[in-house]
This record gives sequence, C-alpha cells and structure tokens, in this order.
Amino acid sequence: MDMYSTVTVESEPYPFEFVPKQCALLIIDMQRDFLEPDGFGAMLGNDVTQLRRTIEPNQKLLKAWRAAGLQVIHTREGHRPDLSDLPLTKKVRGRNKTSIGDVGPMGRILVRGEPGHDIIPELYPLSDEPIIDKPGKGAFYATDLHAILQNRNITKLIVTSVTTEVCVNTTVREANDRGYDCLVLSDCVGSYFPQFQVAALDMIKAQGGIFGWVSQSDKVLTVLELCLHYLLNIHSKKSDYFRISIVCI
Ligand code: TIU
Repeated sequence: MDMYSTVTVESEPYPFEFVPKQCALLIIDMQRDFLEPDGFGAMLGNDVTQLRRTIEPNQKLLKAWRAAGLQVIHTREGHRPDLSDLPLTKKVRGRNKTSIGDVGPMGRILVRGEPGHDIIPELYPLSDEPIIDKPGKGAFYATDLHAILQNRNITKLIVTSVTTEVCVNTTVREANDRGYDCLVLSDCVGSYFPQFQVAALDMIKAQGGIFGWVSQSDKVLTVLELCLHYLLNIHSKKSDYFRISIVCI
C-alpha cells in the first residue's frame, strides 16, 4: 500500500476507493468573511461557530495530506473589483442594506484582494497550492479547475469546508457531471444551519451515492498513516540493505 495503490476509506453508502496520488483535497471557501466573528456572514446574523468547528479537523487533515505529498487545491468565492463578473441578481438578492461589493467589516464584501475575501490564517495555502477564484457557488463554473485537475491526472476529490449545502454541494454536483468521484467529510464541512448540514450530507449519499460518498476525517487519516508507515518501512528496509552492503564490501 503506497500513494500509487488503491486505498479504501470506510464511508457511506459504501467504501470509497482512491489512489492517493490521483486524488486532490479540495478546500472550499475557508474565507474570513464567512468564518470570522466580525465578517460578512456574522454581520448577516449567521452563527459562525457552526463553521468554525470545521477549522481544527481541516487543519489536521491538511497537515497529513501535505506530509504525504498529495495535491491540495483551495477556492475562494468573490468578484473582480469592478464587479463586472457579478450578476445583478446575486448583488440584489436578500435585499440587504449592505451587499457584495459594498464596504463591509473587512473591506469590500467578497471582492478579490480585500481582507475579508482571503482565506483564514489557520488554513492558509502554501505558495505551490493552486487557489481557484470563483465568481459562483460551484468551483467549476467560470474557472480553470477542470483543466488543472485533468493536467494533474486527478480523478477523485476529497471535498471539505463551507458551506455544506451551498458551495460544497454545488461543487460536488458540478464535479459529478464532469466525471469525478467525490468524498465529503462530515466533520470538515459546515453550515450556518444544523438542519441543512444533515440534509445536505444525506442528499449526497442517498440513492447509492447519487452525488458521492460521506465519511469523517479520522477515517482518511487512518488510511494516510497506513500508507506512510508502509513507505517508512520500505525506506528503512532499503537503508538496512545499504548498511549490509557496505559491511560486506
Ligand atoms: N461558500 C459558500 O457557501 N458561499 C455562501 O454564500 N454560503 C452561504 O451559506 N451563504
């Protein structure tokens, strides 16, 4: 078992199989405006603690995924500063006094380059991890995500983050129509609304996994640890062999 072999994660509705090197961790919209207590989400009256509980499990998973040398991709929802990619319908929906593009608690709301639009420091991308800037809810709409995944030979996705019924669900549905298998980790995705968290996960795994699989991060961590132990064993066996060869000479 190594990063190029098929591994199996206990999941619903049945085990999820993937080759680690052909699977990307897709972290959706862990942005300050959605998660921080003084962000746009909180300003609208949402309970950000429902999202913040996902930070720690995502950190653990991200650390292990990076340590295993696997691919990580981050997304951010937001718009050009001139708002030319913002549909009027999205701008006016909700009839809020302050909306996308206006000055909010952390700069202009959901505008690229503004502090609130950026990813929270706890999960900040490394310089070699692609960030997909998306104008919509789905990460495939009007982005180069599909091209990046194809160029990197990625066939499966582990999808995490926020919010479960909005950008996570939309992205998983878009991924399905493009031929990707998706595993969603319930402790790593969050919704402002507990009832939507349950329903959104149920929708993914219903009907034999109509949109994908659902599991928890500890199940993925266990599989990664097994792969790493296997690789460490191989390396230590190789170095034993090397030492023996030197002694014989
Ligand atoms: N990232 C994402 O889900 N965007 C949202 O607007 N989500 C809400 O739940 N509002």
